Amino acid sequence: MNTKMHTSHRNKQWKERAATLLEDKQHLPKANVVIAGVAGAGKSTLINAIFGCELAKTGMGRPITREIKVWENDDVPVRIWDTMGLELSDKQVKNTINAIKGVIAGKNESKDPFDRIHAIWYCIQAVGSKFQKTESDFIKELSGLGVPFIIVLTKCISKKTDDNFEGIVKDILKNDGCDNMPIVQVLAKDWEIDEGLPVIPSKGLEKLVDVTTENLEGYIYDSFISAQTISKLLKRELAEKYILHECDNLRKEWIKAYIPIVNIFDANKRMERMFKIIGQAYNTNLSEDEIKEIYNHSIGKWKGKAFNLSNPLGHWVFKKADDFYNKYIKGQKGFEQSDRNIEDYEWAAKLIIWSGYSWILAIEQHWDDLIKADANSKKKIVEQMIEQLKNI
Ligand SMILES: Nc1nc2c(ncn2[C@@H]2O[C@H](COP(=O)(O)OP(=O)(O)O)[C@@H](O)[C@H]2O)c(=O)[nH]1
Ligand SMILES: [Mg+2]
Repeated sequence: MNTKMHTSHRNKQWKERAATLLEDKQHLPKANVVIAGVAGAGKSTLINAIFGCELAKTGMGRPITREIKVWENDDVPVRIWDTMGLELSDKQVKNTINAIKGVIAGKNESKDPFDRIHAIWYCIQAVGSKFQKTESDFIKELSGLGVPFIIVLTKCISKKTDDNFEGIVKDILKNDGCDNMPIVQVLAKDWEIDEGLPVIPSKGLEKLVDVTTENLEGYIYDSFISAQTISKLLKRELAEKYILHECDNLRKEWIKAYIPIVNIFDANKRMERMFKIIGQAYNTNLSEDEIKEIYNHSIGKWKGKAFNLSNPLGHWVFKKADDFYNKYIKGQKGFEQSDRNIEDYEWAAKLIIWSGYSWILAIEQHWDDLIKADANSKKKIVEQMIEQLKNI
């Protein structure tokens, strides 16, 4: 069989399974990301910057072997495999490298795709470091495992020196037969040179998230985007996909279930589920009860509100609902003009879109506070979100 076709067929299968998981259990499978590199390269700093401090703070660092520790947390759909204390000057280096390679290769033989390693970030410190042949050998071995592999130059504080260093790394890798590997320059955390001197601001994190996303298998894409805390744009795209998915369910399932006036219980259940799934894409960690509370006290108060929809007086959320509807839904199978229920469909679809977008806007407005919130401040944010959504 054509390998490419085979792979894309399997990818589709697993994508469907990931979607089913989300639908049934309402949580995403975990993306497995290996972060490798010598001790002090900036691995922990990078993890914290991309996935938020929560992962390392409340996450359990679980030793897998002497060489690898796993970081995970129930609320974040990612599992980080950290090659903690690799010292390439060590006499034991060959053994260490083999042990790490063994763990990754072993997982990659797993029949369950969600158990495999989905991406490897290899960190090399750009500032004041030499790129060693041993390191290049290590990269060669790891990159041969067939997992998306990205080189991260860490602690990048001076463009000229960093570009120069990237050139050297590229040349050595090329000599070792590793061509065209994606390399991303990153400064994970602001850099303070000295008191009184200007601070160098962090950079490159968005690029690293983009490059990683581009290289991921489709079935684990949603998990990684939901777990990272850097790109709001990717989260927005994911949330829009979930709204579209709900509209697709509307088409496929019994339509009246989505119309609150006809069946308020079913409609609310579905909207709450959409709220929860979108909330997950934005790492809000809002509990089911909190989401219910927000929903019931705002959007879910259908009386009067639902009819405003037929009078979309320029409110941009309505406009967005219209745009979204016209772009993605109108004319799709089940939404053709010839369908005699088209107006019902259209009305219900716009209701879903309007609710979804309102929810996205409320989350995005409070996002910075939400991802840092403790139980107390979360309560306050929930109240603010209710107020905001009431007035939409
Ligand atoms: N300012 C700043 N410091 C960094 C950055 N990356 C790493 N460091 C510092 O470098 C040291 C080693 O980093 P760490 O993340 O612990 O490296 P690891 O051993 O690879 O996990 C720590 O003191 C970090 O604060 C960065 O992007 N910015
Ligand atoms: Mg560390």
